[in-house]
Amino acid sequence: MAEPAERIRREFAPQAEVEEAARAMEVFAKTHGSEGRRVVLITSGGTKVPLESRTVRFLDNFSSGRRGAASAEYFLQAGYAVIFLHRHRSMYPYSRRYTAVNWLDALQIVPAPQTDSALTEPKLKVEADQTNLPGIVGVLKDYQSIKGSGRLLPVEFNTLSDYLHLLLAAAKALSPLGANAMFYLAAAVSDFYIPASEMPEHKIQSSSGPLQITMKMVPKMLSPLVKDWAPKAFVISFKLETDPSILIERARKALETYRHQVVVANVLDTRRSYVVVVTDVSESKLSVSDDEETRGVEIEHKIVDDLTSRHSSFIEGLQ
Ligand code: PAZ
Repeated sequence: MAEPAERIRREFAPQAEVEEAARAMEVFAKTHGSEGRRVVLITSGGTKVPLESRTVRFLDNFSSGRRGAASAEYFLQAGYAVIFLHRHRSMYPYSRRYTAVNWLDALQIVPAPQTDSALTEPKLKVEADQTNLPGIVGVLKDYQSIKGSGRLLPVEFNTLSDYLHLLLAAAKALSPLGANAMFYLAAAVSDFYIPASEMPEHKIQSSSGPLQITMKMVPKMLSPLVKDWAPKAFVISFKLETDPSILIERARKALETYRHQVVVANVLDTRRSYVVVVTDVSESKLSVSDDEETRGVEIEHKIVDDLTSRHSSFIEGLQ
C-alpha cells in the first residue's frame, strides 16, 4: 500500500490552487513562528465527494462551519495566529453572526455630503441599520483589528481532494514550529470516495434504475500527520456521533489508534451545548447552561479555553 501522501498526490486531483496556498501557509507559519507566537490550523466545514467526473451529484458531509468559525475567534482572542482552512461558503469568523441576515434589509440609501455643486445627480451613500445587525460595531472593530494584525490566514477548500492536499501542505508548513503548532481538526471529512478512474464521466441516468455505488476508503490523514508530518505538534481531532452511548468508546478508540493528544467528542443534536474533552488519562465534560446561552456564552469559548491551557502544559512538557 502506497504511503498516504503519495496516495493523495496520485489519486486525488485538487481543484484549489494548492501551491499558492501552500506558499502562503509557509510564509505565515514562518512569520509568526519567528515571533514566538503559537499557530493553530483550524479545519472547518464538510467535504464534497463527486459521483460523476462532469459533476452534477455529490456525497456531502454535514457541517455548518460554526464550530470552526467561532473557535477561530476565541483562538485569536487568546493570541494565537490562525490558519482557517474552511469549506467555501461555510461560516466565517465574525461574519458568521450575520449569516441569517438579509443584507438588503439591513442597508439603507441616504444622501451623501454634496462636495461638487456641478453634479446633476445627487450623491448617495449606503448606511447599515444597526437594529438588523445586533452588535455590528463591536464585531466590525474586532474583525478589522484582527485583519490589520495579520494573524488570520483564510484558506478555502471545496472538494475532498482539495481538503486532503491542503491539510498535507498545512502540516508541512507548521511542522517547523514543533510544539507551538496546534491542529484543531473540526471539519467533517468524508470517509468514502470514488477514484477518478472508476467514476462515470456523464450524469448518472435515473432511467438505468436504482443506483448502486461502491466507494473506496479515504486514506486516514491523522495517522501520518501525528507520526510523520508534524510529529511534535499538539493535535486535536473531533468525533461526531449520533448515538450518545458509543461516543466515548469511539473517542478512546481514535486516541489509541492515532496516538494524538485530544479528542473532542460531541453528539449531533447536543453539539452546541455539550462536548467531552477526552485524553488518554481524562474525560472533561464542558457544557453551556440555558442561562449562559441567553447571555451569549458559546461552547467554543469553553473548548478553546480548555485546549489553550492543555497546549501550554504540553509545551512545558507536562502532558
Ligand atoms: O460545523 P458545525 O458547528 O455545524 O458542527 C461541528 C461538527 C459537529 C462538524 C464538529 O464538532 C465535529 O464533530 N467534527 C468532526 C466530525 C467527524 O466526526 O467527522
